[in-house]
Amino acid sequence: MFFQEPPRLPNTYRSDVVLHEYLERLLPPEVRAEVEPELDRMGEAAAGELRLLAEQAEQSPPRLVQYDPWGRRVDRIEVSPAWSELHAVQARAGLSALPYEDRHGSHDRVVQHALLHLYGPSSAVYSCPVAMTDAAARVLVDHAPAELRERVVPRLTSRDPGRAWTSGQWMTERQGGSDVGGTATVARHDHAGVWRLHGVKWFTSATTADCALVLARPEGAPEGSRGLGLFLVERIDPGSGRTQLGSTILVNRLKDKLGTRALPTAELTLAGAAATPVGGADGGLKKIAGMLSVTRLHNAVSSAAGMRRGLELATAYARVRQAFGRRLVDLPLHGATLAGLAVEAEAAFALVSRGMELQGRLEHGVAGEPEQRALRALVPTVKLLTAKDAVAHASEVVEAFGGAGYVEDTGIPRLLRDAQVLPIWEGTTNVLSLDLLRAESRERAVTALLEDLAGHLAVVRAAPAAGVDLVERSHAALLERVRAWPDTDGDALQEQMRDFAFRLGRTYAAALLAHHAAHRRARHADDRAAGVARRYAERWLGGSASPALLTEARR
Ligand code: MFK
Repeated sequence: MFFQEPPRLPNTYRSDVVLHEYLERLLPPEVRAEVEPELDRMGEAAAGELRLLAEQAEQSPPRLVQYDPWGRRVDRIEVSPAWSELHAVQARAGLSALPYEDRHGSHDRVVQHALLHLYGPSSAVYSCPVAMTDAAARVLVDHAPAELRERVVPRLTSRDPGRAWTSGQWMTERQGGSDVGGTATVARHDHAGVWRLHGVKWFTSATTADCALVLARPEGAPEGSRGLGLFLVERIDPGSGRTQLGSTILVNRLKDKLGTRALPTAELTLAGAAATPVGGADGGLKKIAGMLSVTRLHNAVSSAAGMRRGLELATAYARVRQAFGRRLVDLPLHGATLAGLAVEAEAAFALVSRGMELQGRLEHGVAGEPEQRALRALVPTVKLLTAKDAVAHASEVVEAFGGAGYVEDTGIPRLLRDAQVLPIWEGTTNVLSLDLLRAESRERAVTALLEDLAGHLAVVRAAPAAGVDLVERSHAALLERVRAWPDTDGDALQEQMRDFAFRLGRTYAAALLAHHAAHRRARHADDRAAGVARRYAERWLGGSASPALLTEARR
């Protein structure tokens, strides 16, 4: 009888050298000591019980029940017990609560990142409702009037699974998900003065959420993004105490998606849904800016975490699978391929870590003005680059499993299917590339990010690390390109932006890797990270990797 050993995951916290190294650099020792037991528990669960729950949730996808046995419209979305348990686990761990509890000051987001990095790949994409709930809390804290804020935020940030709400964000309409300014949903006052929403939302993720942030145009407001208002719709109408599903919120159908199959995504008709304006019924698009930043960072967290998980699985498999008389891991070319995957996963992790570090500093009022501007450009850059890399990475991981990677019940194809949504939702690659132009023209944010990059290089110069000359050259070329923008024709400039965004992301990632490498060398006499930094810079910023570098990167 033929059988193969399945890849086994160890505790995903203990086995993640990169996570350990970055936490050592980014967190004060007392914070690290405090969160270590939680991380260890999450890493243990991620390799065991959570992974099983995720499999069960995937096998029992959500089901729409539109009518009860007596013909009444109910529009109930039924989810598996495993999905509900994945909710409970994230609530108890405070995954969307952490940034609002102030347990670790400006380090809250770094701690949240570490926990999500472990939870996400074993959550069947429950990381999506976590992201949207966190983002909704951000918007309500920043913009909601006291009554709404005090009623809803404690729910969104509760660690009690029975009390904890999740939030959705209903923005995408039939006329286009990127062109939000074309929103056709209308907001009208009814005779009792309650705002009611009328329209169709074409993609709504995590539609079982208790509430959702919704863009709608108050009647008579101007066209385009300027006329949009932001509203909170609650599943249970706070006015009547009754569910809105089946009456003022109709679930037309669930989407049949390539991936994220445990996550309910639906098409909705808002047929007079009761809604509360979030801080006045205008300026909606500006109010969601904070939401976009948070969910885009979560997206990048998922990308980097998915890459790490793919690497762990491919490496575990290569250790047990034999071919050509050797373990796959000992075959030189396969080993080099895995080393390349490790480098890409670490670069993604470094980018996300920096994004979360700055977001935490911003939210705790300790980010200076240059850091705030740098973060404005970093968020789209990190989101777009890590998402595309996550897809390429997942494809390579599938291949590393050979035929087994193409067979559904190994669970490996899911890595690729679930990665493919990352460049799509929360702003496509092109939308985010173009957002850099907006960020530069409004806030000179790209210039600020390039200045921040120079700061990382300055740290490195004290203890020069490999590949830094390539990073410096690329940095200078990027600065030159940004300086030329004001004199470049609009369409020609737009055409360049995708290439620019990737180059910016790669150069910034290379600088972060070099910074980390310099720290490891200076404080720990350890050159592992230096090999990674050099390999990344040589791959993406010029030159080609030498065999010696490959050996270094594989250690
Ligand atoms: C595992 C993780 C999972 C994550 C959860 C995923 C759940 C899935 C849910 C979704 O998929 S929701 C749908 C996602 N959709 C998008 O992300 C929308 C993509 N489109 C854009 O991002 C557009 O760029 C955007 C709608 C934001 C803006 O388009 P417009 O209409 O051309 O806006 P405009 O006129 O340039 O900007 C209006 C104002 O907003 C300006 O302010 P000012 O008037 O003061 O100058 C802009 O500066 C500001 N603004 C726009 N984008 C901003 C921003 N401010 C800060 N940050 C931004 N990103």
